[in-house]
Amino acid sequence: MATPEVAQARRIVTEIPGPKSRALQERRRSSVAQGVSSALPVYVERAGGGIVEDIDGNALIDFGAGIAVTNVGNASPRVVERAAEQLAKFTHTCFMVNPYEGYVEVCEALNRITPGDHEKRSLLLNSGAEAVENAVKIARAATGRTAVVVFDHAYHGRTNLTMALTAKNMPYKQGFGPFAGEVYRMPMAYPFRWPTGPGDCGPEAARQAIDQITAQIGAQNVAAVLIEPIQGEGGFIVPGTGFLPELADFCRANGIVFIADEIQTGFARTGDMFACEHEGIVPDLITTAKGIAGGLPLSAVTGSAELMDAVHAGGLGGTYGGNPAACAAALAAVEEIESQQLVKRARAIGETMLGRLRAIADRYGIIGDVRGRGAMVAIELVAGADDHTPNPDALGEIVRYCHSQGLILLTAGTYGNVIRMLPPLVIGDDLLDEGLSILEEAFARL
Ligand code: PLZ
Repeated sequence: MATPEVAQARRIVTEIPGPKSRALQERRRSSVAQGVSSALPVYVERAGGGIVEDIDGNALIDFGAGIAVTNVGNASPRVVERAAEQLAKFTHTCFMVNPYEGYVEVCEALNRITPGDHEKRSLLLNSGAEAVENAVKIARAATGRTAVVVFDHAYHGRTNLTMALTAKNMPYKQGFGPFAGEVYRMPMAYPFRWPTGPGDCGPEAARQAIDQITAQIGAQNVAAVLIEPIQGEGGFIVPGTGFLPELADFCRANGIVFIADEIQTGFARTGDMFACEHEGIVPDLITTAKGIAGGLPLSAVTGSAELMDAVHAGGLGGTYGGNPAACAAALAAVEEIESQQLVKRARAIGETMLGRLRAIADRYGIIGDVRGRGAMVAIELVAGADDHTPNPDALGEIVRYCHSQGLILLTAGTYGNVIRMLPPLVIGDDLLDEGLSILEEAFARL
């Protein structure tokens, strides 16, 4: 089955959003719950490569990849073909009723490509939040302990347990409590905002976190330490060097399960297949989703056989977990990442983006920080060169301008002052440069 070819060029033929999108946005008001909002309400017709085409005939440059999902590109031909083939055979049986090979193959692939060459097992689910919930269930069952340690600025989802694990109140938690218990939050090694400066942020933050865990919870009561190796929604915070390895060592020494939430960072995004690899960390459990299946809903928990198999038969599952079409898509996506060398491509994208953004930051004092790894890059906007006060107003203006010019940009950050860039890894250099030029113009106009 052929996917429609999407021309790899920006094309703006109406205001953004255009009249058809605006009409749909109006119509949506009387049918869609207003609690779900859209960053840029242009309604989509088709997408591929680095382009999203809307129903008004505009072609926008995609710096969002559906929040780190379409790493292999949107409607990637191999993904579409394999998922369609599977859909024509059977759409669902429920793996817990009648199993199928695709599920087993995806688990084999995950066990192979995740960090560490120890004996592993995987479990398939639907959403990122569901994967995180299950990782916590597994850690608790395996250790017989209850406490879960998370960090400032963390994002792990919107379900009840994952809301408790997530740091930011608005919009994720406000009014939705009471939250799950036995969740403890520790300081994050956030170099740009570390009180003594970025230099010793990693070791200092690790020491603080470990002291607090020891004093306030007791290491013997901790089932899991859960962390995003680069925080996503929190603002693409790359932890100070040494923070993650020290935490991982502390976990190992104390029988605590170290869970890496690689839902946003996984599948080549950061210039490694998984972000943990950068500092040579082998997590006990790893949660994945988003980039796993080229846009079809699928998530997973992968970890050591010993931990994963600690759960009694029937203790894990769900009706749709590891849906057969999503499994076919995942196998295609992994093939695509490997055959197109998208890990290498993510590094090249990162070099281009960081280089251009640092040059822009040199000229505008309100860009306080340029950071990221691979194709996961952000800028943090502040009041001025020597004033780290978050500047969400400038962010609003910059993003509005970029959107009006047909560049899909996403925001992030506890203080709502971070612009994040995470294009599909198959975006061409021309579109990448053009997108960055639009951003540069936005600063020039501010
Ligand atoms: N863990 C690290 O990034 C999802 C959230 C968008 P789900 N991030 C995008 C929003 O506002 O809802 C995410 C993540 C990390 C877990 C999740 C949760 O994944 O598939 O959205 O449940």
